[in-house]
Amino acid sequence: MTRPLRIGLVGYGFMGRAHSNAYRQVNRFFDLGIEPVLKAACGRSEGKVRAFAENWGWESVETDWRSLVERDDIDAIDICTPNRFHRDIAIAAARAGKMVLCEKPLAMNGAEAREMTEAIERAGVPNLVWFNYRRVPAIALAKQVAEEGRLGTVFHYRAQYLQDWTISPDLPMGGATLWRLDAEEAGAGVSGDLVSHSVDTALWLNGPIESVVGMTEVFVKERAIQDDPGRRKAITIDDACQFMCRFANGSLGLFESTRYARGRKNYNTLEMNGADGSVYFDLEDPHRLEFYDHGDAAHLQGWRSIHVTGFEHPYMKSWWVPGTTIGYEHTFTNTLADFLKGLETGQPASPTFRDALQTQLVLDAVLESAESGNWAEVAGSA
Ligand code: SOE
Repeated sequence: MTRPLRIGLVGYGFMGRAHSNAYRQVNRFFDLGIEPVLKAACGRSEGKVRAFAENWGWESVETDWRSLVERDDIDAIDICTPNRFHRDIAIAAARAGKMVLCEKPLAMNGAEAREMTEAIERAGVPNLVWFNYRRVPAIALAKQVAEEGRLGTVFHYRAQYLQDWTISPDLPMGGATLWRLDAEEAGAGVSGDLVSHSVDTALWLNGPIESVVGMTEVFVKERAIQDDPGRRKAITIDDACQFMCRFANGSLGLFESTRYARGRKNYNTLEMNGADGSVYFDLEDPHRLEFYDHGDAAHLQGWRSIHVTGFEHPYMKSWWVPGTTIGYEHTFTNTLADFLKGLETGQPASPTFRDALQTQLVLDAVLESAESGNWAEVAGSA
């Protein structure tokens, strides 16, 4: 017998679809005591939200998130809106006693993220931020390899997150599909959108970051406004962001992210180099974890490419038979399964709002450093 968890979803774009899919799939593949009920979807355009709700099987619709948050037939609010709305919705939902699941990045900046985290913790409600790449089986295997001590003392952590979809100066900004280019909607550019993924994964795999030195660039300084093409608006979000850092464990980090790397569509890589071994992952080859084990016999040493599709690998037992693969959408279902399990066991799934606040504080330090040209300490890390 499963217990229902009544979900109210805000936002029906790319992430609204990814989360809806996860809610529909999770109990088909994972053995859980809790089953999400798709109670209500909310969006500003009634026509669009109705079509969305019909397609994904949401029972009802709302056009104002405030009404959704106040409904007493909803247990959890899931936020899939542009970043600008995350804070107000999360805080109102927490105050109404709802669980809160929020798309990444948690907030526009660290100050907002702190406010949200405090509100959530004051309300004592379960919470989660959807940094879905933690649930790529190969990345979860990297975590296992590190925790098993197979890397030894870590010296280096390296991550790149590269895309190429904003290179054309003719691409407009703003509106339902291009709000990521608008500082008022997104808060930050690739730092919030892409580096946040890399930093979340890095903090998970390699621990806290203490100090950073970074640089950012805006390559296209103004763009036409999508919903008002006669007008143009200055671009003030970062198009590219790179930084070096020191981790608390003594290792050195190097991060690079841009939307101007021609040919790179969703190139999200990480590498850790330790005294005893290294791991390497590339999201464009998502089923593989590369592992170098210095403990191998000298004449056999070399990178091995592990096809992470066996029953013994993270999450894979819940899906198909060994050797078959899963995709992008499954990372959201895996995330949701962990969240629901966390509700059952009382051991909250990560990243919580508090974990995601830490990511946001690293990003703040990177942007502060890019502005000043100096090293910046990550708040709370001293
Ligand atoms: C941006 O293009 C984007 O859609 C991000 O917002 C997602 O978080 C990332 O996973 C894929 O790229």
